Amino acid sequence: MSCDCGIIGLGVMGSNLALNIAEKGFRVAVFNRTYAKTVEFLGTTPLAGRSLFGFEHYQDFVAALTKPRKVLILVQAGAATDATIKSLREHLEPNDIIVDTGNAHFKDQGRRAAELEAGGLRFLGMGISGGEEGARKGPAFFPGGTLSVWEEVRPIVEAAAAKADDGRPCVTMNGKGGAGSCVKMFHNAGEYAILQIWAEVFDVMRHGGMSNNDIAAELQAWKDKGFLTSYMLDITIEVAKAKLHSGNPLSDVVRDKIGSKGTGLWSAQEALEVGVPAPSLNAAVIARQMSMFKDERTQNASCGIRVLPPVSWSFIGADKEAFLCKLYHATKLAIIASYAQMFQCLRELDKVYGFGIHLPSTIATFRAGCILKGFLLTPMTKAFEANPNLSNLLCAFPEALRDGLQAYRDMLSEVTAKTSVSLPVLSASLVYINTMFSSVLMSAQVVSLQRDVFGRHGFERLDEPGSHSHQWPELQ
Ligand code: NBP
Repeated sequence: MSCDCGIIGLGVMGSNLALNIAEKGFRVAVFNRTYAKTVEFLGTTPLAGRSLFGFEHYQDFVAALTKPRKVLILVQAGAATDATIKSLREHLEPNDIIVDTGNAHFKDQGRRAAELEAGGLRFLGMGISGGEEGARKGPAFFPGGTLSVWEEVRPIVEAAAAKADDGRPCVTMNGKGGAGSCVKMFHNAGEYAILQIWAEVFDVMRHGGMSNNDIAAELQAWKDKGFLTSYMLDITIEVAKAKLHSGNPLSDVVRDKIGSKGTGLWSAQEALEVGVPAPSLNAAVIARQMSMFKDERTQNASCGIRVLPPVSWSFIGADKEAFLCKLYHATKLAIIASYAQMFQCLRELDKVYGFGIHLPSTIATFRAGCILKGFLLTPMTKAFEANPNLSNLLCAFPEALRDGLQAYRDMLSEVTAKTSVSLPVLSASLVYINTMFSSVLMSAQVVSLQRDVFGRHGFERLDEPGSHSHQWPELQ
């Protein structure tokens, strides 16, 4: 039968990617733990028996693949992936290639590569982004591992990948070891932050007296300006438009708990571990965690202490336009600041783990197919191409800072003074900008002295070299 590659896992992503690859002219063998799903899948496509072939047993699936075999795994990340690799490897031969596309921690991919390579097999950790539609029409892929392994799967992956406006496929070999999964982890962390920013914008608008229809129209107007055009804005507009049969907004009846599968948390942990400040990414993770405390929040809200002032504040006449303009500037800067943190994290992790990531090439792969796709990715790619040593992405957007920073501050102070709407990522992003653009931090000067008072930790001075200590009075 000689299939070019195999796909294990016919859930949302696997079934759509199998169709995508088969349509590009490759012969694809498919396997799913539950065989009924394989039968059901093949029953939905005219490609069955022509370029898609299903198998019930691993040995038949593996026998259908041309050597060296290339198997893409699209099962649930974590234990299910390890279980799949364990069953599969018994049927493979030295030199065969396993590609895991799950949302894995990059350290797990390093472990898998080492274990498989010790047994003569080859491994690639390759994140994938774009959800169901991306997998079907062209996602972005984030491979990492051994270059020679990438070269062997490259024709298939490049054919299936989304193509950016300049025709380049949205995939590049990100680097050694778990580089690809690291990029995917931080892609997801950026996704957490930016989704939360759009949700906070929605929250402000609703509590500012706008209906869901008004919000959808306003966001559409923002989209039409171009700068913020993106998939994440598009989905937020759809969320604002979605209605129940009654005509009431769907968003009003949705339980306010946000699920997550770990990539945001792992990214925040890794950022803290390597010492890169990422307050927007961290705040997005914490926002999800706080949402999960539904019972406690409900109890707290009924214990008689109101978080004042109450929500429900209305824009006043002509002020509405001015306020929305400030909110627009704030959104722009918060999104750029979130990307800035994501890229600083990748730069540092690249140094620590020796991945060999070429940031402009990696960012270029976010331009289409993936959840982050949008206008901003092009100027961001160009900024790092023009200056790979750019100290911070925000420095490439001086106009946005000049025109928007005061508006951002005004917007946040107005909302926090007049409402109890909480804006974790919009607030954290302003903290990031204020802090990372301050050449002197007075609070850091004071904490340095406090540490010297109680622990004789010493401090450095701006006006003299060396370590200093002060004679403090006895306080205890
Ligand atoms: P689904 O939840 O739709 O499908 C899960 C698949 O995993 C099914 O084929 C299921 O087989 C299989 N599976 C499970 Br669950 N446990 C297994 C086990 N112990 N051994 C073998 N197979 C097992 O997942 P999906 O959304 O298609 O995601 C697949 C991968 O793609 C995940 O690793 C995810 O991180 C990644 N990803 C998903 C998205 C997305 O938007 N959904 C985006 C980017 C990456 P069964 O039919 O027998 O239960």
